[in-house]
Amino acid sequence: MQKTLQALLFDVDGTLADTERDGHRVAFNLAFAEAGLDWNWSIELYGKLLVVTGGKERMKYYLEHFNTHFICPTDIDDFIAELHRSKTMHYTALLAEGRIPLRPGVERLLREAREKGMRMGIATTTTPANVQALLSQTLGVDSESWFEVIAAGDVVPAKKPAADIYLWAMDKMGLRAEQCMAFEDSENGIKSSVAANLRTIITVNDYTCEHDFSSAILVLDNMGEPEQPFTVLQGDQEIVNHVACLDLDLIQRLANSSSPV
Ligand code: XBP
Ligand code: MG
Repeated sequence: MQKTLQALLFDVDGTLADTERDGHRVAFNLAFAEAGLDWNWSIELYGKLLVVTGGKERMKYYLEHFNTHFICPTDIDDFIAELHRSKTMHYTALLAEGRIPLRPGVERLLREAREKGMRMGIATTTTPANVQALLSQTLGVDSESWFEVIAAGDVVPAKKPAADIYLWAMDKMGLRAEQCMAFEDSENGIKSSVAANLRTIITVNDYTCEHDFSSAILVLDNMGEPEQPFTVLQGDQEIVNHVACLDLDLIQRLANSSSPV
C-alpha cells in the first residue's frame, strides 16, 4: 500500500516568489538611505550576503565582513532591529504595489492542493508580516487560511540551515516527515528541510542555480504551467517524462518512489 502524502511544506523567499533581488534587497537599501547610512547592497553583493538567512543576521554579517569601518553604536542589537523594522515596512510596501508576483506554477499548485484537500504549511526565515503581505497581495486576503501553519522568522531560535523551522511546523501540524514534502529554492533551505528528514523538491533562481542540491528528489527551473513546461535539472527522468508541470499527481508519485530521508 503506497504511503499517501499528507502535507506540502513551502519555503517562501525564492520558492513562492522571486523576492530577494528586487524585493528584500531594494527594501534594505531604502531602509539604509532613510537612516542616513551610505550602505548600498548591489545585486552582486547581496548574492554574497544571502549565505546568511534572516535580515537582522544578514546585516550583522555585512558589518563583520564587508563594512568593518562602520562604527557600530553600543546598542547594536537595537540599531539592527530598528533598521529591520524599517526594511520590513519598505518591503511590505513594495509587495502592496504588486511589484513581486508569484513564480510560475505556484498559484496553480496551491489552488489544486486546496481543492483536493491536501494540507499545507509554510516554513520560512522571513517575518510573518512579509508572508502575510505576499499572500494577501498575490492570492487575496483569505489565502493565509490556506496554510494550517505559517512558521516564520524568529519563532524558532535557529534559522535555516538549522532544521528548527521545519520541525516546528510539523510539530504544530502533528505530522511526521515521511508524511510531508518540502519545497525550497536554496542550499540553506534544503539543508534545513533535509535536516528535518524531509524529502525536498527544488525550484532554482538566479541566486541559487549553482547551489548543491544533490539531496533533492527533484530540481526544476520552476514549477511550470501546462503551456509553459518546467525544465528538469535533476531527478528521476522516468517519473517526470511527458510531464509539463509540478502538480499533485507528480508530487505524490515522487513521494511514493522515494524513501524518507
Ligand atoms: C529567506 C531569508 C529571509 C529574507 C529576508 O527566507 O533568508 O531572511 O532574505 O527576510 P526563506 P527578513 O527562503 O526561508 O523564505 O529580512 O524578514 O529576514
Ligand atoms: Mg528560500
